Amino acid sequence: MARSALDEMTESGAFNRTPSTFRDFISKDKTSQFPAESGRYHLYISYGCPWASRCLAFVKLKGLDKAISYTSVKPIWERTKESDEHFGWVFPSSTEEPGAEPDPLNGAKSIRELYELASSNYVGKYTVPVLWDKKLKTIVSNESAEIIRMFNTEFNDIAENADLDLYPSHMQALIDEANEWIYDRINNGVYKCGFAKKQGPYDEAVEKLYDALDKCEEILSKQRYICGNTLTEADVRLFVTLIRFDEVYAVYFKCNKKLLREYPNLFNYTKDMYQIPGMSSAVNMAHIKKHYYGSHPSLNPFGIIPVGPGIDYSSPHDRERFGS
Ligand SMILES: N[C@@H](CCC(=O)N[C@@H](CS)C(=O)NCC(=O)O)C(=O)O
Repeated sequence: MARSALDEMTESGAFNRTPSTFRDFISKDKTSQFPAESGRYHLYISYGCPWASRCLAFVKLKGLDKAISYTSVKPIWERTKESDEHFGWVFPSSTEEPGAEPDPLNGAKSIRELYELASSNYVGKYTVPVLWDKKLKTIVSNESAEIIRMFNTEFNDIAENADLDLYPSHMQALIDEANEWIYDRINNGVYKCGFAKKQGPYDEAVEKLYDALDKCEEILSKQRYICGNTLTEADVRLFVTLIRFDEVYAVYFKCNKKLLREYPNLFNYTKDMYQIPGMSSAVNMAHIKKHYYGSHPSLNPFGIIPVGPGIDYSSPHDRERFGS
């Protein structure tokens, strides 16, 4: 069982992500084991992590800030225990790292400790996001694709933007289809490029990545969002990768065939997404850069963080041409 993403390699040198293990659901049904209640759940994230960031984006977009509290860990992985060699997400002991905070609920020193509190026989990676139940003192879910679905529908009695439905029933087939290729070729695709240990798997992943980016560029030349002129979950899922693309993946994961800013529609779309009220507070570029460039010594032994490009995603874009 992999203890960290860098262990998730097949014999052929390709990166192969292991599935998440805590897969319970919060429900609007008050009699369920995990009922949607204001103040009951806490989201542990890293601003560096795209999967955790998409959950935070949903908290912000749905107006769940008052109902669901959250904490970010420090961006750079550290030793999680004196007694072994595991490196992973840790909490700061004070507020020394802007954006990161000590664990307010359990006083845990690491995300690993939360997994150990939730399950005494857990084996696997200690990943973020972690959706924590304060009442039962356990992990509800560590799968972001499912956490965002819960945030979209189950808290609508308390969400400030209850009317915003990012997975409407009449669009679900379309969204699922988009998610599938975007996840495989783009969201996870950049990791397959960056973590490949042999040329063949890298070549294959990078070709699929750029085919998919070209496809997005084409779609976005005709409509404002990936599934039409309505914002959906598929856009939030795509955005978290695009916002990291030129700052990190182009350099660190060797995704340099073309930069995001060389795709006019994708680039303007990323700005458009960034400017949706609430979205920018799910993006902390200092944490993003520190995390990637600092957490995998085998990829970047000296942990040097490249200076550029420092793109201003709040600058004007041309997406209003499709209406709002
Ligand atoms: N399937 C998970 C994946 C989460 C994930 O891979 N998180 C990474 C950070 S980007 C992590 O915490 N990795 C810890 C490690 O590899 O030890 C989800 O989407 O929620």
